[in-house]
Amino acid sequence: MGVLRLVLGDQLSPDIAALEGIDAARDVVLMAEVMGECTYVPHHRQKLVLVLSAMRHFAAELRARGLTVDYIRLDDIGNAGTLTGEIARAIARHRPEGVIATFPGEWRVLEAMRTWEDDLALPVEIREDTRFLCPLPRFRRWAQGRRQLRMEFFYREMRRETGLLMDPDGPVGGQWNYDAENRRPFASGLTAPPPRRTRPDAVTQEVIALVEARFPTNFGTLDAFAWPVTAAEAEAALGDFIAARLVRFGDHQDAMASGEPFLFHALVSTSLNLGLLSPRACCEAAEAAYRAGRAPLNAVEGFIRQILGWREYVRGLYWLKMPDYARFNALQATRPLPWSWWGGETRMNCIRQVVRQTRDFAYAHHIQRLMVTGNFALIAGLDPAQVNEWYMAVYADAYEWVELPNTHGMALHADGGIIASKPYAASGAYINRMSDYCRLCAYDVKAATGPDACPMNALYWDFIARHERRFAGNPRMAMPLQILRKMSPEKRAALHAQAAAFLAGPELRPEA
Ligand code: FAD
Ligand code: DLZ
Ligand code: SF4
Repeated sequence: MGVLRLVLGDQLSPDIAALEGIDAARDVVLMAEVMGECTYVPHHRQKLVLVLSAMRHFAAELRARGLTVDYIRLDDIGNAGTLTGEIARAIARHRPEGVIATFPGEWRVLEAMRTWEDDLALPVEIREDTRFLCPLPRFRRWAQGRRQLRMEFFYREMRRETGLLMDPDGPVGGQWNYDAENRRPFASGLTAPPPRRTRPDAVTQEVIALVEARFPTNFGTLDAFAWPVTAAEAEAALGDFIAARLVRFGDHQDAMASGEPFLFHALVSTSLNLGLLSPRACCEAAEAAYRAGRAPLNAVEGFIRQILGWREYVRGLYWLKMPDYARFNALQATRPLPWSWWGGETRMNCIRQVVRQTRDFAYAHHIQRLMVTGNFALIAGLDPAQVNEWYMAVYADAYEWVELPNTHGMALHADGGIIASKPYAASGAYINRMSDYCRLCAYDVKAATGPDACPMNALYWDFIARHERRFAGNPRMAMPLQILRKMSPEKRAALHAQAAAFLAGPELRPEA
């Protein structure tokens, strides 16, 4: 035979680099379901179904194109259990001249890939992943020599380079960023058109049965599984977002409402990260809606900024800073994860709402991830390694290249400020402004001390006080520090006692 071409579970794009120039008569495509990838974190059951079903659909599409696909199922006898083991078995079966793979999405997989050439004694080519709008060498050039790596400046360069949302004389509308128009507070009656849900077909049903049998205790329900598992389904879901929800995406991007897990969000991250959708196609679809007068600029720019800006930026940073990045713990946080994050009882309605919808849909939108669980983890001082593992496990779109910078950097400030110039710390007032969670909570969001006081309040001030010295040099923290310093010693002591009692109490119980 010719060459063995490896396609990983999140590389499901027909134009993936490893398939470029494939000789259909001689080459074999290898795809392998392996326990190693299904267990390196305790994935939500919907994530397992999504990846395995999408892999099976993609293999069928490649075969329909006339390619030979050697597809290993999780339950195949002799399954080696790891990607490396399956490559070795495939080499023994096919005796290829070499292996071609595409650059993976996680450092640990790259490390394994780098051993293959020596261990397998044949040439292994690892090709750049061309599915991103910013190639990694381009990001490195942008980052070189900069003191601060701020997303906004990267984003402007990407706008210029791609021509997305650009007029001949500058950014469309005259402004680069409409973030200030993306923060409308919660208003009662906030509801959104329900997103198009993909009905599980026979292949997905078979994978659901497999996951139920093999992963009975993993977090997450499967009843509401409705993620797109093919490119055609992903395009239909994108079309549904553009037609029905994009128009209000901008206004309500940061809002949260009970019983509305998706609001006006796009639900495209799972498809983008698997390779079922391209980032350029998403941005172009949004821009076309703007140019046709079907969506306002604050929505379209906000959406494009997330994909062309944030998504490309966090990937560039991940590969620039790994492997050290994962080990940073700038705020020296060590507290174990509370049981409530795995579905255990809590009186905090905000946490309960977000964890429940995470269990049912393997989804929470950005502000829920950042300002509810993320903020709680930050101000309560939860251990970044445990928090990262949780985010990697529970969201259907989680791969380390995108999860780690968001969690470790943006939410936990564990990177000491590489991504965010100030910690995204907030008291209950922020959650109260952006959601209806506090109205339905056993705690009183207006109180900072006392038996029913919202824990976010005392935890917030205790966090600022704990890190007073570190934050003193940060002009963006001047306001809370000023308020803290004006507090009487008695008030500071009371807030500290309140936070300490909460952290020692049943809410923070690590196990059931
Ligand atoms: P929308 O709100 O509709 O946004 C559109 C798209 O923009 C998303 O699909 C996504 O591709 C991109 N995007 C938006 N924000 C970001 C961001 N901060 N970083 C990268 N891309 C972004 N996103 C993941 O894809 N995987 C993760 O594992 C992940 N973990 C996160 C962890 C934390 C703590 C936080 C705060 C954010 C995380 N995000 C992650 C980013 C963001 O929350 C999700 O991309 C988004 O919620 C996906 O839902 P959506 O498709 O409806 O997004
Ligand atoms: C996430 C995942 C899962 C659950 N299972 C597989 C698998 O069985 N086989 C595979 O090739 N890939 C899987 N993946 C995706 C990989 O974990 C992903 O390619 C790496 O984490 C790199 O991003
Ligand atoms: Fe969360 Fe506090 Fe609001 Fe309750 S009162 S929902 S704990 S922010």
